[in-house]
Amino acid sequence: MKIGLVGLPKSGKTTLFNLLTGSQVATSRYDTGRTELHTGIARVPDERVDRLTAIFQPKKTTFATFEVVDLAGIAKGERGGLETKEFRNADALLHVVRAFPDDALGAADPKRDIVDLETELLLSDLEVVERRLERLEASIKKRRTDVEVKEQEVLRRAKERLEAETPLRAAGLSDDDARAIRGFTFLSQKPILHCLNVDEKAIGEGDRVVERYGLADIARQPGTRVAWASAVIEAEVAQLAGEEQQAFLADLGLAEPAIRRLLRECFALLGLVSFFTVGDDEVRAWPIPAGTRAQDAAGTVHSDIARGFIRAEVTAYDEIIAANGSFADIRAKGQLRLEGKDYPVRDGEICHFRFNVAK
Ligand SMILES: Nc1nc2c(ncn2[C@@H]2O[C@H](COP(=O)(O)OP(=O)(O)OP(=O)(O)O)[C@@H](O)[C@H]2O)c(=O)[nH]1
Ligand SMILES: [Mg+2]
Repeated sequence: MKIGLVGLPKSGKTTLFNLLTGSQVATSRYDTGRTELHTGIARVPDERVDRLTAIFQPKKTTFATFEVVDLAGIAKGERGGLETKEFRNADALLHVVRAFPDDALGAADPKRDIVDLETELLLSDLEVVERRLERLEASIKKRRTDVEVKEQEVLRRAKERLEAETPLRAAGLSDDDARAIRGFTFLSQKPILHCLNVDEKAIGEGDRVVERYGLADIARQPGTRVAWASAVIEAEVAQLAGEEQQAFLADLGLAEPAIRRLLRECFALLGLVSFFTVGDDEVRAWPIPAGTRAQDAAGTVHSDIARGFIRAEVTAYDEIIAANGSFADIRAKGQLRLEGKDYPVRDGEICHFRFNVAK
């Protein structure tokens, strides 16, 4: 899964990118490296994985990860950067919104900035739709095919919504329509997390910033979430570890680093859940869309396991913890369930797949 960092110039994208991925890319006080693109890997924090690791003491622990792409700032009316291929195929957008005052840019106005950025996404999509519709018209004139007529209908519906300034994610498209246009990688169709980069002095405000800036309506839209962080404070948090970090966070009234919260929000925004595999070798989190069938879940581990799928041995997370990782106890209590290929795997379940691949 891939997250695209996007936002107006100087909103703190690269600062957050460094924190999310543990990179050390130079941030831009002045206009440098406008076209630069950074990519990195972020680990999705999961306390359950930490606890399973403590129990099983495996050689290796693997968390779910995101690929993160950091784009240069998109100024109003200058959306060229949005064409970047590595960015277009992101699964979700993390929009970094300036909510701190800046000498050059003035007071913070997150609502205006959110509208401005969304407008660039909409216009970018509209350009793609219009180009494609022109081609389709010419092609249909020459030779009419059902497939192209259908595509034209769907794109005309999409165009209508975009012209009414409705992002495609909130346009109420039918599943069929949404699927039909997926190949275009429309930006306003991607789920979006607006992250307010708040002034460090306002950190105590917490979730109230959403009200303060009048963003409750935006937060309620489909495929949309609003979160907050202070990049400046997060950078300080990242310098500390263990008890020192805990004490620093407690002083600020924070339960955990905002980065952890943001990554979990992205995970949920994408409709993902995790199942786990455990053992002496590895404890691992496997991200899957909620409701994934057991056979497809097995396929994320290995295609052979999906192909030769027999049964999934499934245990709930709480039961594994209560049994301190003893499968013998779990069996004795009748808590090891055998599930078939259509079983919808649930968040936190421990799975072991039985399979058989004919040689
Ligand atoms: N006061 C304050 N300054 C910040 C904050 N976050 C970032 N900055 C500063 O703003 C400047 C730009 O930060 P970047 O992270 O490079 O911003 P960006 O969005 O990647 O910028 P572009 O890629 O040029 O659009 C840097 O000098 C940062 O130190 C913040 O939360 N508060
Ligand atoms: Mg940057």
